[in-house]
Amino acid sequence: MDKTVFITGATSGIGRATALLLAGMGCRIVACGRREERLQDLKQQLGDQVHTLVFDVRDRDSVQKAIASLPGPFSRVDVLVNNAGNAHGLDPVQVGSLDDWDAMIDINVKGLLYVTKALLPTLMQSKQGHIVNIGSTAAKEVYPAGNVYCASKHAVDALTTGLRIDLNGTGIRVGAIHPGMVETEFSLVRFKGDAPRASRVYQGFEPLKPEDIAGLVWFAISQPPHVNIADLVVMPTAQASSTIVHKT
Ligand code: NDP
Ligand code: 8X3
Repeated sequence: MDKTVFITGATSGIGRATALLLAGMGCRIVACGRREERLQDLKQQLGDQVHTLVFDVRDRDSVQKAIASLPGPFSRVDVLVNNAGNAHGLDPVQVGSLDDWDAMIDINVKGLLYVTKALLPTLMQSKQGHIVNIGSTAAKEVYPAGNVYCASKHAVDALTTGLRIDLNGTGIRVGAIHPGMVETEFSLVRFKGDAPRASRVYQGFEPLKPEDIAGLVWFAISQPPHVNIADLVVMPTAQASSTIVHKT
């Protein structure tokens, strides 16, 4: 596939798996994240097919500068995968941390907006412009102590619809993929490095793998130009909702 795909959060989990899969399909990849050494590993693995950008999506000047620095064919972005994001904490509102709330709203919502706005001029020039937002089942449901994370993902859902409306007629496709439980570094970040607590989240059932979601990103972007995968919810078979997971 002859497309340049810009992936935020490509240093681990869903973003990394997507970078690897799409590179394998022949795409040029712009891989982004804050952990430079992880991006260097990806570069070593994929060679000239990947360009790496180190920036924090919260920092709007860094976002602009990083995107303005893209060389040659990497600057003509066809597909944006807005994937960077995390949950920070799992606490009822009455004891929640303001820093955690700021992190989730700044990264998951404002960061997505900064990157999208900065890339829209090139996406509009592309004949195959496409935005794929990684939402969550937390964009569709609210679960106990999920409050601000769920709100941030509900915002991603709303922004996906808003972008699709505003960009209607430009030819840019806009859609979202909303995963349930995927085993990545997500819970390690949510529980602030508490590895035993994080691994318990995925015990007793078969969670989704990052590669499963990467496959769905490929599914969305490999449709013919008149087909837009607007909204796709995917869960492990053992999961029925955010709070109902069959564990053995
Ligand atoms: P990971 O923690 O494995 O990956 C998160 C990615 O986001 C990392 O590459 C990280 O890179 C990047 N990121 C986080 N904060 C920033 C920041 N401030 N600036 C730039 N990049 C940032 O988790 P997942 O792969 O699971 O998460 C990817 C997306 O999928 C998120 O939006 C998450 O909400 C969503 N999701 C995850 C689910 C799950 O169960 N795992 C289910 C549903 C949705 P770095 O730290 O190097 O900056
Ligand atoms: C991540 C899945 O269930 O922790 O978005 O919200 S969940």
